[in-house]
Order: sequence, then structure tokens, then C-alpha cells
Amino acid sequence: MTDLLADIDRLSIPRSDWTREEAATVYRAPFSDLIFAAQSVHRRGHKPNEVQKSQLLSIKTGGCAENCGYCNQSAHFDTGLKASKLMALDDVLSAAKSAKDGGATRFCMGAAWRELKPRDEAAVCDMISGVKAMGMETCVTLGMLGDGQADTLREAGLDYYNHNLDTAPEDYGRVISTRTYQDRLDTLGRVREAGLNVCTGGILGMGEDQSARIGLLTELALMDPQPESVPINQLVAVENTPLSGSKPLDGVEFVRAIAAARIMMPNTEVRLSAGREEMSLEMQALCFLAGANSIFVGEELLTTPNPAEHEDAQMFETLGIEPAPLPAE
Ligand code: SAM
Ligand code: DTB
Ligand code: SF4
Repeated sequence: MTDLLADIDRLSIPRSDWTREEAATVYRAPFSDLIFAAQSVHRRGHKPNEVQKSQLLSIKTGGCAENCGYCNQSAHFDTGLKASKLMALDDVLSAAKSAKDGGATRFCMGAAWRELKPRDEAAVCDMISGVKAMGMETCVTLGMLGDGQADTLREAGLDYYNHNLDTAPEDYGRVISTRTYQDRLDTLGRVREAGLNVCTGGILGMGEDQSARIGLLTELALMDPQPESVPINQLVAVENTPLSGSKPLDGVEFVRAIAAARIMMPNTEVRLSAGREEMSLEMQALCFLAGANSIFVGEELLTTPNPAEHEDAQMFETLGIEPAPLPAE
């Protein structure tokens, strides 16, 4: 690829044949060219002043068997987080109602599990059906799925399954050793096969190098079809997790990753995810300019803080952003 700006027509069509070299050319372009190209691609496929709002709930917190080096919910690290059992259905539905009242159109339920156990399927399906019946989009993130489980979740009313690749394949062993990259891809294959929307992304600021960020974006863009939703998280450093001492990521690098994601996956929802609590309004504005069009709202992500409702309302007002409505059926 030579001149990014001469290529907007071609870039605006999703393609699953990206090479790392091409991705690097986009990612490392002069910043103004990169942002201009990302915003141009963004405007072809999305409403530029609309941002989708999702809200998270941790339905089962802590005590997880995996050793993800960024996560305070792993049983391998002593972070002081109190583990709890799977929440009761009524409590989940009342949290979903508050989320809907606050303007979220998608409710995302997360569990600190390595995998979904058959004994928990019925309870999770009831939560999905209950939230769907309230007229919200549904998303869950429950760890690995085995044969048939994605179909069961879809039949209960699931719209999206979140399962992140987190980093580039060559960087994976540094971050997590209790599962493999291929395990992740296998679950994502089952999700796609079941006809669910795929939500998969990663975390930046874990001490990875730039080529790992480019590698992650390339893996995501190579999926065919590309994921419907790509969350880009900035590491929320939690004390006593192995990666909490990572050097904080330069803001320009983060914005470059958002812009490259937008260009490489033109039709995808690019989700400005964890880490907004640490970001200025100007930084978030740059992320929207670079093509981010979805955020998590509510004072808590799963276990860590997120901007308050009134702060996000003020940000939307200041930037002239409207919350995206529910998509028409
Ligand atoms: N246990 C399931 C799993 O890992 O797939 C679902 C819950 S897990 C908390 C969901 C995602 O949150 C992870 O894949 C990771 O990308 C993100 N995440 C977890 N801790 C984070 C942190 N401290 N900072 C940023 N993102 C984080
Ligand atoms: C995703 O990529 N980010 C969200 C959602 N998917 C599940 C989770 C962020 C969690 C941040 C740490 C916490 O609050 O526990
Ligand atoms: Fe468990 Fe998910 Fe945390 Fe990994 S990220 S330790 S799988 S809750």
C-alpha cells in the first residue's frame, strides 16, 4: 500500500487478506494521514456522530482458574478481590433495567470462568432470555465454549459473544499460560458457526511492543467474516497482578491502534473499552475521530471503575454525540 489517502474507496470494503506488512504501513502512517483516512472510512459505513452504549455486569466475580496476567479475577493472584457466586436472576434483571433506563442498548454479562460448565447453562440462559425480553441486545462473556453451547445460548436469545484474543499470537504465552491462542480461536469458531455476532478484541498497554499491537489487529482483521464488534481495552492496572507494573501506553499509540482497527475492519463496531477512567475528554474525542463508535457506560466495568453517567452525558454534549438507537430488527 502506498498512499493511504488515495485508497479510501478500496479501504472502505472489508477484506480478510491483510498482511502484517500492510497493517504496519497503515498503523505507522503520518498521524494526520492515518486519522484522516480512518475518519473517511468511518463516514462511509457509520454515522460519524453516533456512539453505541453497552453496559457490563459481572454475574460471577473472582476465583477464576485461568492466569491471565492482567486480571484481578484470577485465583492465581492475591488482589484482595472478593469472589462471589453466580448472581440471582432477579438481581441481574434489575441491573439490566437500570442500564436500559440509563440509555444502554446492549447488556453484557461477564463471568470469571475458564469455561461454561453444563451445570450453569440453564441459569445463564434464563438471564439472557430475561434481558432480551426487556428489549435490549444481549452479550455474554463466559470463557471457552464446547460443542453445542453456542447454539444453546443463541436459542435463549443471545446476540453477541465476547471472547478476546487479547494480544498477538507470539505475545500470548507472556500474558497467559493456562490456555492457548488456538483455544481462543476454537471458541470464536463455535460462536461464528452458531450464527452469533462475534465480539473479540484485545488489551493495549500490557508492555507489548508495537509489532504485537499490529499483530493483534491483523489476527482480528483476518477473520472471515470479520468480527461485528472489536473492543480495544487499555490495561487497567490492578495491584498484585503480574502485568500491573507495565509502562503506561503512550496516548498517540492507543489512537493509532483505534484508527488502524477502523481502517482494517471498516464495517465493525470499534469499541473504546476499559481504560476510559484514565483518559481525558480530548483523548476520547481523538478515539472517536479515529473511528471508535461504541463504549461501555456505567460506573463500573466488571470490577473496576468507569466514568459516571453524568460525565459521559457531559462528554456526549460537549462533542455533539448522540447515543446510537437499537438497530431495527
Ligand atoms: N472469563 C472470561 C474471559 O476471559 O473470556 C470473561 C471475562 S474477562 C474479565 C473479559 C475480558 O476483559 C478479558 O478477555 C480481557 O480482555 C478484559 N480485561 C480483563 N481484565 C482487564 C484489565 N485489568 N484491563 C483491561 N481489560 C481487562
Ligand atoms: C472487553 O473487551 N472489555 C470488557 C468486556 N470485554 C467484558 C471488560 C473490561 C474489564 C476491565 C476490568 C474489570 O473491570 O474487571
Ligand atoms: Fe478468568 Fe477471564 Fe480474568 Fe482470564 S480474564 S482470569 S479467564 S476472568
